[in-house]
Amino acid sequence: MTELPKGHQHPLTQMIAEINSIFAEVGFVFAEGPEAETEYYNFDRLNVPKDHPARDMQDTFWFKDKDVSEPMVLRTQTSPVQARYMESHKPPIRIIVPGKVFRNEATDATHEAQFFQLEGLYVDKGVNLGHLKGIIEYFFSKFFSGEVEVRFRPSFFPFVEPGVEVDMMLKNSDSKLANKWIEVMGAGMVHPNVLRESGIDPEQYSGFAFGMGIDRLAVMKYGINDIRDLYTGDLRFVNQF
Ligand code: 2U9
Repeated sequence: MTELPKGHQHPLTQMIAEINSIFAEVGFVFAEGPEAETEYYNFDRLNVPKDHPARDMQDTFWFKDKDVSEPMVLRTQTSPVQARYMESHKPPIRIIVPGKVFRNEATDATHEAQFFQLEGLYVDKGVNLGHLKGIIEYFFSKFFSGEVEVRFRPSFFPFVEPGVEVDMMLKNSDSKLANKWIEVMGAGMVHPNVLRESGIDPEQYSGFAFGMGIDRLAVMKYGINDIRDLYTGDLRFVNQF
């Protein structure tokens, strides 16, 4: 009997599994939640102002659900999963949240209307930016199998304070990525309003959170030229991984 060719996991699925296991080694557990969310969980709970441009029709897919009284959105980030998780779990909280997110925008080689995001959240007594830096350095050094240096630049996101943009540099490596600063993610200390709204006392607890595009990680790791290739289902592409 001739043997049929065996299938395998999609490169993004492989990457998500690898990311989960890297974070599992340092105590993070996987969490997930709905792709269709209420305006409340996607924006209000995350301290996003009512007049924030991200809420515009041009940036977000809005819809009505006949069984829900509130306006609904296709989640624009995976953060509502962390907001829900904090309601039902007490600190210490260490979760890693990979998932599909949606943006109402034109697509090109580096932008898709749907893509995968990876977010993380760590809440406990005494958590600070130093812990964030340590975890990020740990993650990227495992993910890119090399020595990694990480630097923070000040930035702003409504759900964190302070917010930072994170760059990394891969060292002592033959990779094309080596020896240059590359912007990889956004992060920061969870805003006290966000903790409070989720039932966690910001006087007692603090937390860090980060977010990055998984598609972008795939582009960096495998040198993919067009992120749209990740979603065509073309086996000539998929079978290279
Ligand atoms: C809670 C509190 C805080 C998640 C964060 C970012 C910074 C960020 C972007 C990176 C590239 C999204 O894929 S992207 O476009 N994300 O810069 N995300 S802090 O902060 C949270 C999340 C949940 C409860």
